[in-house]
Amino acid sequence: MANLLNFLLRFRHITIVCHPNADPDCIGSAYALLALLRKRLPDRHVIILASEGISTVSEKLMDYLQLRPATDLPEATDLYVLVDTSSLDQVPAVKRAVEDGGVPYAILDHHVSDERTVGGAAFSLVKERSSTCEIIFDALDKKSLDKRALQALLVGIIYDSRRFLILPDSTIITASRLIDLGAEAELALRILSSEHDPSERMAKLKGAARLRLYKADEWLIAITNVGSFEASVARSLTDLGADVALVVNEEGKKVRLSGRSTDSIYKKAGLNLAKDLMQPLAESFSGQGGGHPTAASANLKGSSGAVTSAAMGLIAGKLGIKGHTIKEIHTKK
Ligand SMILES: [Mn+2]
Repeated sequence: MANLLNFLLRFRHITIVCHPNADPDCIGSAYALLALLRKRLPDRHVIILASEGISTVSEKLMDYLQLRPATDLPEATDLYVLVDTSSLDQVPAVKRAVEDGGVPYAILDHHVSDERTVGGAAFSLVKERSSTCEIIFDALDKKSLDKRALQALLVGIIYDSRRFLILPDSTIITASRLIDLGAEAELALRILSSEHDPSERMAKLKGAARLRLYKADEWLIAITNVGSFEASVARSLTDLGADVALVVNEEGKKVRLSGRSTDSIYKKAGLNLAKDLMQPLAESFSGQGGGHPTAASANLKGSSGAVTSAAMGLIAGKLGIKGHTIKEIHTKK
């Protein structure tokens, strides 16, 4: 903690940067850092920037925190702090300010790291944890966190650990410490509850209806396409039983690909969706991709057909399938 605060001490104008479609882990991390800096370094100017939008799942948390992040880059900043964001490519406006304006940046994150972004950072704290909130909590002085900041961290941890399914030991211990300090689990769950958006349910059902199923050895791979809620559709397909779910959203010449997989295919077959799939696809389809071993996505230039067959080729290669072809299981409709 001394390290992070000591580093931040050197800057007057600090901009905390959120990733596109900022989720509760990102918002919770950004808020806790803002609250700490306001308390410990009250003469500094600190803002939160969400230039690439905020997810609807974060709405109740934002209301609870009474937080309205900036959408435009500030006129002057001495430092950008990327939270829960693995690559500068995700925040093009900040990337430009860093590259053209020479403004330094720090990165606090838990995704599979983008080496170029971490390499260029003036300060980095990147660890394998269920959430960035957990990394921030470990790095900060607990006594400087007020009730709201503690609550924001607990919400982010519960959200990004998928309610304690990811790295449960450390996640549960951190959550318990937050509760001891005054955060409320019940309130956190209420802040995260959603009213089951009808268009999201529709996307999930359409995704299931359009599903194509493949079998590679013992692994089941599901591919589908929808126009929105790709991540949620992919998650619902792994919940249904797929080992890997790939969801394509094609818009003109652009493709957004979301992938989710089980812990079992990651641990037994070593398939890492960020490293083995999204990062190589981003290289071949001049795009940007990354995430976690079992939850990753990419924004690519190309057609849905070309992207999915390249994706299947990469998965087949990683799984050691002969001829790199995976058989489709034809289902009667
Ligand atoms: Mn996160």
